[in-house]
Amino acid sequence: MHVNEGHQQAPYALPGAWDGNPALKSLMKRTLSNETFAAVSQDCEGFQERLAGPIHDLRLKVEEPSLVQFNQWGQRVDTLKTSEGWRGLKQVAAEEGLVALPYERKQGSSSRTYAFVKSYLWLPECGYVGCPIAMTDGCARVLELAGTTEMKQEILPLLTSRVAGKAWTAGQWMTEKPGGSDVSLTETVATPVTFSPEPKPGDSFVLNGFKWFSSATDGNVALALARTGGEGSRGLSLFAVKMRKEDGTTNGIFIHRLKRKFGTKAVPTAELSLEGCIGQLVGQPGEGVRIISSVLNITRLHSAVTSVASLRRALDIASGFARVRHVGGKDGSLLSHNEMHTSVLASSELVHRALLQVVFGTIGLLGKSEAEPLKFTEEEGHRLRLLTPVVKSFAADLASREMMKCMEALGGQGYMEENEFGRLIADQSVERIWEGTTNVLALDVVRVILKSKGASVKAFIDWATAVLTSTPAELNLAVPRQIITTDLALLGKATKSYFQPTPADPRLARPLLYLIGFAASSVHLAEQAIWSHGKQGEDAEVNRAAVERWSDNGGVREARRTIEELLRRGEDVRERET
Ligand code: UCC
Ligand code: FAD
Repeated sequence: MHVNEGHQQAPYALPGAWDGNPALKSLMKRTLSNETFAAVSQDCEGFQERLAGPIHDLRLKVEEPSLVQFNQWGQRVDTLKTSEGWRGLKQVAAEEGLVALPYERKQGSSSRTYAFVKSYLWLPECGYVGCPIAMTDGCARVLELAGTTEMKQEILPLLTSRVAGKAWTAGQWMTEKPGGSDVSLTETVATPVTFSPEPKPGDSFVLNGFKWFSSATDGNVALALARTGGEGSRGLSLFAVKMRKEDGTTNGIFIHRLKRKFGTKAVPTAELSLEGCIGQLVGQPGEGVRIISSVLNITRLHSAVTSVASLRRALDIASGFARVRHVGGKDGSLLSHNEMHTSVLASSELVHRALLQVVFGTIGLLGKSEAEPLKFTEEEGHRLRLLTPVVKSFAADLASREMMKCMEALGGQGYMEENEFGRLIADQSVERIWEGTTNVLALDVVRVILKSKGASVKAFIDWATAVLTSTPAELNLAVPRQIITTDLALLGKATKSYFQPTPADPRLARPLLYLIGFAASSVHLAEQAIWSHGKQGEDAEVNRAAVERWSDNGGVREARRTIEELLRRGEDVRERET
């Protein structure tokens, strides 16, 4: 048979990013006021057209960056060349207000949600420009909270500008060769330009050292940790560093090399050497880690949204393929009519739905903390701080597992370059690592528990219990309600183990993070089920069944079992000791 004869597989189609996502629309209807929902909806309808057309075309023009270190005369030039697609997508981010929206705060405490909905729609088409955009957002927040008046007037408006070509992007330099998770061994040294016994915010320092990972290398400014005196992380201060001097020459920043990475290949991640680089002190000396943690908390939510958005795209491809591919021989059917196949996709859809709920639930708290700080309660603050590291690593892990299943759902076609799975999976894998690995974020959860003396977990349990108690009897959710309530009790018991005289088992932190992730997502799913109960066209039965299935899934059972086992062993040890 000639190569062009025989079966020709029809290609799959992708749904509209906004119109084709009922779970997102419904969640937004629940959490936004009618007026804000109408505004967001109108904007997202226009945005999805732009995404499917010119933005998609720009993404196809995204290529790996390259570096020219020396000119023909042997002079060091460090010319970083990024692709037309990459530069164009950075402009799109500015025009669409992806950084600006939460700072304009026109939608009050929903402004964050609005911005993150747009980011979520954009992420699969953004060529990972989302990376510098996340750090720009984090940097803007740090300057808003801790910048000098000059930084607020000069740099902040450029970071939050909607004018393409004028808007700045920012980076974050924390990681050095001795450690990225643990910054206490930071070797970069900052010395004051003019000696002052008590340096003050805005003072100029000279930075010398080596930054092992810099992803926003084509940015305009970076926030850098450097040692100003003293050991450990308490000797670190934070600096705003402009990449170039007024005359356009380098500010003592040399690109040692571009990293060769498994994914995120368009992102110009580099190793940098700082040699006489000038930076301005942000906040007080020795407060560097505490101040930069605002960047961490915002970029961690960007990371979580990226994981959920990547899973959404993987599911859209897998579902599209199921609607065009026949299996099962002559009398076979479309995959979309094959129960064995669709049940696998349905379980991945459930993971997406659960992640969407818990990630946007946490974003809602961030939005309130920023736009309505006076109404933001201490309990909400505890929940936000606890859930931020949880949702980042929970989403990274769960989404990546489901994305592999989505690839498999296309059979051999899933493994082809022309499909997006290779890129999607390689790119999303980084969400497990940057901005804190799962171990490190589990340790952050323990830090939160200890620092708040357990109040963070109490605030979470109180909120969850209040939601569960409000479930109407006719929703028929008594069984999942009981299961979640038992998990909350286990969480309370595990938290107490951190306040016993004998140290808690170090292995407890990780399953604890997962237990919080599962419990939080179950409760948010319950909120959606309660809201949609009796409403036409809002998937009420799907939402109800989601709570039922999610509250006792394989992942939560494993976390539960591990925690129970570790607590039992801890009790045995204590008994032997007494
Ligand atoms: O990876 C990076 C960027 C890549 C691109 C990002 C794109 C984002 C998504 C885009 C999607 C398209 S940048 C590098 C990121 N690096 C990390 O994430 C580091 C991971 N390690 C940690 O997070 C550690 O927990 C450290 C470094 C923060 C621990 O530092 P310390 O100094 O050893 O810890 P301490 O002493 O406990 O904390 C110092 C202070 C304390 O406050 P005070 O002084 O008041 O007691 C802590 O409570 O900082 C406070 N703190 C925090 N506060 C620490 N972490 C936080 C936090 N997350 N929130 C609030
Ligand atoms: P390590 O800290 O050495 O960790 C190695 C392993 O040890 C991990 O599995 C970790 O979970 C585990 N571990 C570490 N500490 C503990 C502990 N106490 N208990 C138990 N387990 C532990 N950084 C920046 O500052 N700016 C950037 O722009 C930037 N861009 C990046 C881009 C990419 C593509 C990548 C991959 C990384 C980037 N990073 C950036 C660095 C990133 O934040 C770090 O790689 C990350 O924080 C981990 O640090 P590390 O590589 O030193 O690993």
